[in-house]
Amino acid sequence: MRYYLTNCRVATMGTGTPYGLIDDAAVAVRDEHIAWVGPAADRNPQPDERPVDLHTRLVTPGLIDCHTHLVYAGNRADEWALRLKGASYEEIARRGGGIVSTVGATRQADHEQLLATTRARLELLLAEGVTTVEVKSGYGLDLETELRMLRVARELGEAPDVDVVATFLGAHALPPEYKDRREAYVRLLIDTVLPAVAAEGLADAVDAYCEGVAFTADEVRTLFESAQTRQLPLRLHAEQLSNCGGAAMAASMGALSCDHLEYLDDAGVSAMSAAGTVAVLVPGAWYYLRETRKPPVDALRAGDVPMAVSTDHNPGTSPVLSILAAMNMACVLFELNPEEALRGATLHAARALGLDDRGAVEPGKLADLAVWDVQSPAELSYSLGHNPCRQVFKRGIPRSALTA
Ligand code: DI6
Ligand code: FE
Repeated sequence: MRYYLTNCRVATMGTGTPYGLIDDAAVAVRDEHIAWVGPAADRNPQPDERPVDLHTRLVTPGLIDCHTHLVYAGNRADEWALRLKGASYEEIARRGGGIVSTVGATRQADHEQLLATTRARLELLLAEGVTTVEVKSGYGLDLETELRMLRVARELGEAPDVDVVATFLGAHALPPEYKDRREAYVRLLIDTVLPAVAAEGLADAVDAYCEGVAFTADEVRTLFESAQTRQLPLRLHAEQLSNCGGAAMAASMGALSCDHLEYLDDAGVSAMSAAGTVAVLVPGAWYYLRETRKPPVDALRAGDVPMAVSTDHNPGTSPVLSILAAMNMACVLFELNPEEALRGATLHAARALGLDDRGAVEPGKLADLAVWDVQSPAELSYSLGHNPCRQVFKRGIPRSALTA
């Protein structure tokens, strides 16, 4: 398969110009990969290349949502209504609501139910030019249901229109049956669940929730050591509601990303900077929880910590199914600029997933591309509720051909 896209602008996400923008550009695609990109005037199309006219539209890398909890049953609209009346997320969690209520619903749902509801949610992300999605477990919290969630994630990833990165998040919350037996639950994860997940090849990484309402940095470290003996990369929900020192611990272990980070301190920024750990910002959770403390974006910039932006889609704190909305919120709420927001949902999101084969329009990268009906890339994070995505190429194949 060989073709070249013409009559377009390309936000390559390279450095040098804002967005790595090239006007009057052409992109040559060969099979799954980008073969060439640059000013159209600089290239003589090969005789066997078919031109595809994009009518001056903007091409970006396919978007990457690098932090989602997409697999679960039920929803938490009732809890949300309580929170609107003043109950806090932590209070609800301590009363046995919160994550644990989604765990109850998810344990009761079978594979097919989870697959159908999750694919429906995934479709909404894909419609906005998303070509790679990370999906976590963490609403099973027992062997059987954690495996089921990850099998659903794996099956979703078999579809030709998206790549799914599966993350094991068994350390998301303490399941009710282990209340007051924290150590035993962490042992269960290390001795039983993680080995089973690894044996079936169900996870690409291991995540944990390091927080007052969840797990301590020491508990997480023990789990992470076990993950590392299995060559599984690490990521961490860190410093969301308080500072527990999780980010510094995870970065010192070489974690790919630390996510949330509202309470990240200077030591955490330095550790992430030294380790090259990506900061994944999830403004949807911040918005829904009506938080006031923002992640230290200036310090992250000063420390050259790459910032990614994600929906953190989950039924409790971020029922957001729009990466464009997350990018908008990153700008409005966290003061990223629109270029940082797009980098955060492309190049830096790829890096957060440990993927260097995507996230930029560059020769050799996967031909995962989104085509937008906009004049300037800033429009992608400008509007809320408007989806200007007109076409998607996944591994070189136009999505219309994949889903036809
Ligand atoms: N942080 C969050 O914001 C979500 N998980 C996490 O570790 C919340 C998940 C939920 O409330 O269901
Ligand atoms: Fe999360």
